[in-house]
Amino acid sequence: MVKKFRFNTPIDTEAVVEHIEISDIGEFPLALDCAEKLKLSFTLGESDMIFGLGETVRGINKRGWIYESWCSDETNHVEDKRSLYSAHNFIVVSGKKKFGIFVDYPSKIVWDLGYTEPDECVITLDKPEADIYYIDGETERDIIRQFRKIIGKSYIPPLWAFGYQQSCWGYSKQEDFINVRENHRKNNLPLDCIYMDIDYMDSFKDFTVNKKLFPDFKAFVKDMKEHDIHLIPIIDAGVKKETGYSVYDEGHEKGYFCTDENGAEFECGVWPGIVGLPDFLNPDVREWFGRQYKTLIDTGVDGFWNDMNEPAIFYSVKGLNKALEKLDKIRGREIGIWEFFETKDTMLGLQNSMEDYKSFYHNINGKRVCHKDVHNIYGAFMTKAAGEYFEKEYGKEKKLIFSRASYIGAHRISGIWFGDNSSRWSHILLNLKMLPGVNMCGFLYCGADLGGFGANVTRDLLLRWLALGVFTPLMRNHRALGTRAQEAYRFGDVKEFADVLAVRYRLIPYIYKTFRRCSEEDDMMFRPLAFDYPDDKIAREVEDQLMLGDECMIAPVYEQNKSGRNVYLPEDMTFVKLSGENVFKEVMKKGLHYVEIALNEVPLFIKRGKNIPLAKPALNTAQLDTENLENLL
Ligand code: MIG
Repeated sequence: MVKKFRFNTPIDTEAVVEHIEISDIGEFPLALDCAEKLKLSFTLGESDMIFGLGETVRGINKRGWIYESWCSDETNHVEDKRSLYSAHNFIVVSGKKKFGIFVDYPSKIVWDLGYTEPDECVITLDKPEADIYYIDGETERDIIRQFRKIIGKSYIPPLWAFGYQQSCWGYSKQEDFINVRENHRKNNLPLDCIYMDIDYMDSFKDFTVNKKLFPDFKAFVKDMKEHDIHLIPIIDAGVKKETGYSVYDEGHEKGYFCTDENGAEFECGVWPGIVGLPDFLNPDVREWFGRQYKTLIDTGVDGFWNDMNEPAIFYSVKGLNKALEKLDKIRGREIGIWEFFETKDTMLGLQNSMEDYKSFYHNINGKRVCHKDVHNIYGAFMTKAAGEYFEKEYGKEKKLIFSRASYIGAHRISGIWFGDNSSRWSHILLNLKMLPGVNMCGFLYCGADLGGFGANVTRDLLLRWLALGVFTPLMRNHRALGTRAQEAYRFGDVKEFADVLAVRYRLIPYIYKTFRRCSEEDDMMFRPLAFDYPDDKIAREVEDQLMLGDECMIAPVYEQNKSGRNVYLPEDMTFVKLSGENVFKEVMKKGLHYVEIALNEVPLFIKRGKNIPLAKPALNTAQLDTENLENLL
């Protein structure tokens, strides 16, 4: 049963698509304090658990930390952070009583989930202007299904988007892309997509291509396509402020950019230099921005990744000027140590500063709205601009689109990736732990940068991470400029990489079918063991294994120098190791086991009475035979 409560006059975030009658606030089931901010609170029982919040750090069970919904360009994914790129404001509390809460509110929310007081949860909204949904049900999965039903069906990308994908910030000229393609082919490594990061653009201008790097872009895209490679260029939120650049000129002329206190275009610095931020909250702007993608689609590219749409701001022109004035004041004189730190902090604080987010405005139906009050839907609405245009123009399931920032609702037209993680062993586990949370919030097409974005990878880290990535709908290897190269052919003997990647293609029919079913039935692809084995105390607390679909359980290796791992079987299962065309099987009893897993093996556990189909390995989805499948068991 879903109950909707409305506090004052909230901004329409477009998260919920079903009509639900508004209940009387007097019936609100949690403690309420709406004096100035809006505070919802409830007490936790000793063994109560909390699931949800989508893309966040820490455990599958979110209890015991304080999170903030505030879309942030956060490059350091460590456990003391409170926010990442998205605002996924849905939790399920699982104790004697089970209930879900969705806070539909586009500004900052603080989720104190047993942080200040171990048994108290307090959810605080800056302003008492929100729709709050309370959902109860028999099981977590049932509550989540009800929630997913009201937010609408999840986006389904084209089948080829389930193939293996290679990306790198630093591929720039067309030879770089051809090399990646050829090196995969030469080494019998499968590949479906190559990503184009910001360097393909002319001076980082959205919807342009650098002619020096790509003398004949169309011919280049065509050649890639003939080799069954889909190209996926990046688009950033900010539009370079440059007269003569048609996208800017048109946006400027029509008043499509966010404005400052005085009504002038808000100016900030991102990759292209000074940019205007399109006002994606205005439907006309969305329509206009969506149309811009056509320029690139007409060259033959098949999809896009939308970046920097929290929006990330390196500095605002105003903020930078203020900081420089400060520097001028101390120039040439000796400064004290505290003054030094203050100056340093001023410079570092220029990036993604709250002061800036408070100082620009949107036009929502003719009403001027401060960005801070709608911050968390900005990126989602940028991606909506693209996704809605693609569906309208090309039909469903035709174009690949995913975003860095997101809000619930965007799951209907796009996927997400988990942003700038690092080549750390702990981030394999972080990747795993995020999956059920984002699935709960409707985002099914998702994945992390395999191998890690920041820092330097090692051969074994990449292999182990790929063995988890084999199961995630988005299977993309991506890294940052200046880090150690991490394409699968960079580490001497490629055989082990080929073995792991072959498993992905063998599993695509199963993964794709499960994905579609989860979208159609409002289900999760990845679940905590706690959902399936609620009475099993050990299973409830497992944080390094997940249930996948209705058939299996996954348990990747996520530590270095390990030849296997401990795994908990909540019932009798068949332990399977897949590697290239090889399949190892062993029936195992419920309980704790140590299992050996080599670097080229992908472990999987099949539930009793279940089976999954396997395809023959292929070098890309175009060559994949999805008809003639064999049973794994
Ligand atoms: O400020 O486009 O998360 O995937 O490679 C960094 C360059 C901007 C951040 C994205 C990352 C991408 C990078 N971008």
